[in-house]
Amino acid sequence: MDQFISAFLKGASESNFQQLAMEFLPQYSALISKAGGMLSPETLTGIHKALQEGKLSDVVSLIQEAFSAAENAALEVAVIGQSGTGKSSFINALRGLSHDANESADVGTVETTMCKTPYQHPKYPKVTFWDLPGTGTPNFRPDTYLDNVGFANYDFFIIISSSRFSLNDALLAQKIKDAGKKFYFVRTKVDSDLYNEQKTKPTTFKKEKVLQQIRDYCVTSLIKSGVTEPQVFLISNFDLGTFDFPKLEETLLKELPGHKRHMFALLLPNISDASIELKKHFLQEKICLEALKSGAVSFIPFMPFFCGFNFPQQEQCLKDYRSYFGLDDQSIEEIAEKLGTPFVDIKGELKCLDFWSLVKDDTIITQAMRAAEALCAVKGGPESSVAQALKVYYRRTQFLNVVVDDAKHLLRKIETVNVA
Ligand SMILES: Nc1nc2c(ncn2[C@@H]2O[C@H](COP(=O)(O)OP(=O)(O)O)[C@@H](O)[C@H]2O)c(=O)[nH]1
Ligand SMILES: [Mg+2]
Repeated sequence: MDQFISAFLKGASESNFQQLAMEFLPQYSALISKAGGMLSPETLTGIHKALQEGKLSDVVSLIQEAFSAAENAALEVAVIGQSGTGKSSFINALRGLSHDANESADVGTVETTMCKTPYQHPKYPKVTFWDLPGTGTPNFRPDTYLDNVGFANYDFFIIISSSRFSLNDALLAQKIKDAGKKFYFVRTKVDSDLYNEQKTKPTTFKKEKVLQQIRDYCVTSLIKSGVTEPQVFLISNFDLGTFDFPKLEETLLKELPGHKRHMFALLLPNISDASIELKKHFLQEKICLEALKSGAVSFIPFMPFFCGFNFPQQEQCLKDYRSYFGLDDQSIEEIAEKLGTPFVDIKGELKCLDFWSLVKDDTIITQAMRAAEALCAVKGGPESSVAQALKVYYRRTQFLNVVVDDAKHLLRKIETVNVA
C-alpha cells in the first residue's frame, strides 16, 4: 500500500493528529508527479490545519471540493501563428486526432481570414483549443489583435512558427505578458529541418547541433525583438514523442493551477512511456486522495458508513481509465486499422478489456482485510469501514496498473510498425 495512505490510516486510528499534520505535506509531495498535483496551495494549507485541529470532516470536504473543481475545470488554449506554420496540425495532435478524422481541423488549407475557430477536445468538452490565424496577414495589428480575439478568455497562449519568430510574434508575447497571461513559443517542423540538413550536408550532419542552431536562432531573434529570456520548444507535429514536446507538456502542467492541471494531464496524448507514466501519477494521486477521504470518513463518529464500490461503479472506473489511456473501443479500432491488424487480435492481447476476469481476482479483498487489520487492530478502530475504503483503493490501483501495462504494450506495437 502507498505510504501516504498507511501513514494516514495509522495516525487516524491512533488519533495522532499532530503527527498526521506534520507528515501530510512531505507525504503529499512524495506522492505527486514532478509536474505537480491536483491540490492547490490553499487546499493543502487547509488540510494541514484541519489535521492539526483533528477536524477530519474538514479534510473530507476540502478533498471533495478539490475533486469537484478538477471535474468542472474548463481550459481555453489559444494557438497563434501565421498560415502554414502547423497550428491546425498541433491542435489535432493535442486533441488526439489524426488529420483525416472527421472532427479534425483542416490541415494544409491557406488561411486568409482573421476568424478564430474553436476546437473542442473530443473526450473533454470543457477543453477548447482556439485556432487564431491572421498574424501574417496585412490587416494584422498587434496593438488591437488581443482585444479583438478576447484575450481574457484564454488560460495560456501558444505562439507557433515553422521558421523564425517575427517581430509581430514578439510584440504579441509582450502584450500577452502585460495582460498577465502565460505564453509559450513553439517551433514546429524540426523533422523537416533535420531531413533537409542531412540531405545537404551528409558528412558533417549532427542532429543535436542542428537542433541547437534552430533553438539559438529563434531565441536570438526573439531577444532582438525585445522578449526577455524566451523559452522555445522545438517539436514535430508528426512525432510528438521526440524533441521538446514532453518538456512543453511538463512546463504547461507545472504552470497551470492544480485543478486544471489534473484534467490537462489526462487529455495529453499517450506518445511515450514517460507520458503514460505521467498520467498514471495523476490518477494514482486521485486514488490515494479518494482513499484518504473515505478513510477519514471511517473515523468520524456518526458519519454515514461508506458504502462500497459496486460492480457498475467498478466497470465505469475501468472504462474511464481505458479512455484516459486511449484504450476505449473506438481508439482500439482506429489503432487496429492503422496497424492493419484485425480488431479481435489486438483485443485478445489486452487484459483491461475483460472486466469480469479482473474482478474475479480476490487477492484484493485479502490484501484490504489484512491491511485494515494491521492498521486498526492496535486501537480497535472501525476496521470494516477502513477495509471497504482499502478495497476500493486496491481495486482502482489494480485497474490502473493493468490499463497502464496495456497502453505501454500497444505503444510498443505501434512503434514497431512505424519503424518497420
Ligand atoms: N514536416 C512537418 N510538416 C508539418 C508539421 N506541422 C504541420 N506540417 C505540415 O505543414 C502544412 C501546414 O500545416 P497546418 O497545420 O495546416 O498549418 P496552419 O495553416 O498553421 O493551420 C501541412 O502540410 C502540414 O502537414 C511538422 O511538424 N512537420
Ligand atoms: Mg489551419
